[in-house]
Amino acid sequence: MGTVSRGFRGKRRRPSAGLPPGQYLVEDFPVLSAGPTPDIDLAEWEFTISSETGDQQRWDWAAFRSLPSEPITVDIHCVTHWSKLGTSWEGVSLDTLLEGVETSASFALAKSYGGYSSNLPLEDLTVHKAWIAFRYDGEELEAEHGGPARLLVPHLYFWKSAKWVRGIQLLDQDEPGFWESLGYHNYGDPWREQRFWGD
Ligand SMILES: Nc1nc2c(c(=O)[nH]1)N[C@H]1C(S)=C(S)[C@@H](COP(=O)(O)O)O[C@H]1N2
Ligand SMILES: [Mo]
Repeated sequence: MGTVSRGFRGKRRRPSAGLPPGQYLVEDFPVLSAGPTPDIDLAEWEFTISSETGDQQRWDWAAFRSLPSEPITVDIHCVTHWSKLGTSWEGVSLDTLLEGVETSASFALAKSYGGYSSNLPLEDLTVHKAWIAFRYDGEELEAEHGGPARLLVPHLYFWKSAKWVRGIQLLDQDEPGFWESLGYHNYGDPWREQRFWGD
């Protein structure tokens, strides 16, 4: 299944478009975490979208899981040069989560349990480009890969896909996330090899 609106953007690539420059293929699924895996109790889990005016939408696990979800098959590309093609996930589209959100913000900051964050333009979260994923390869998403739920934004380097995501803050002004403030590229397009600041 394509995750791309047909004909919507000529430049967007279909799953398994091949390897971006400087990447090599892996068959396993490496774990990359800047800190310990947080222990998250589903009874306390929540996901919040806050707008630039302070309005909040909030879902507990039951409310989140009752939203329509979809299968997603995408290639993922880590800035440390590994890529994995045709990974399969299930998640709730950010389009669904943003439906009831009134905003004129241009930027988004994803925040995770444990303190990690990543920033991206809001338009990179919309129109079938981003999901909150809770299943991987037919199984519940493992904690080390971001379970119970993680952001999945496969068209950008995988550091943007915040594991253990707990919310998205919509902002008028861009705000660097964890790796972005440590010298990684602010946008992170793997096809343009935007690995580090200045690339
Ligand atoms: N919360 C959190 N999310 C994170 C990270 C992290 O350290 N903490 N690492 C990022 C990086 S650099 C990559 S490549 C992917 C790795 O995801 P994986 O461990 O499932 O392969 O998660 C991203 N999301
Ligand atoms: Mo990464």
